[in-house]
Amino acid sequence: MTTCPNRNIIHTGGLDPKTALAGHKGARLQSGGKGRSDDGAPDAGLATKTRTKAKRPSLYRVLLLNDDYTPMEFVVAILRDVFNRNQDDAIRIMMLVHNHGVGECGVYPYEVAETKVTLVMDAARRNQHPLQCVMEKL
Ligand code: TYC
Repeated sequence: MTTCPNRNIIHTGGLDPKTALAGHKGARLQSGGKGRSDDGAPDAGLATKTRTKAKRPSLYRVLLLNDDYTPMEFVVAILRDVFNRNQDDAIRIMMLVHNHGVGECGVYPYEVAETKVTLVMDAARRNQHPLQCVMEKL
């Protein structure tokens, strides 16, 4: 499958998007459904689906959870390194989590949010801290 970056057009079936039929709803055979390619040989019968309507990517909120053992300095470092927060913001968010039990680190598309959660959980585990990081769909 290939995805056009600017129009969210999804091609299925492994066909070259340049040669695929565009501007139609639903699936069609590339050869027009006759089961033959231009050279007259039987084709593979692969379907191509084209979506023309733009779709915004779903966003996810990444949250840090409080615990009694992770050092405050470690959480501040995570907020700076993984979530690109400056020192003041990092301290503010860390204290918010410390006082309220949970706090938002940022909002990202799915893959970015997932990567950040993994980075936090891996760093916490490597340093033997119980820090937890989760994501939720907006
Ligand atoms: N409560 C921790 C402490 O007193 C600090 C802490 C803040 C831990 C935020 C986790 O997500 C967290 N050392």
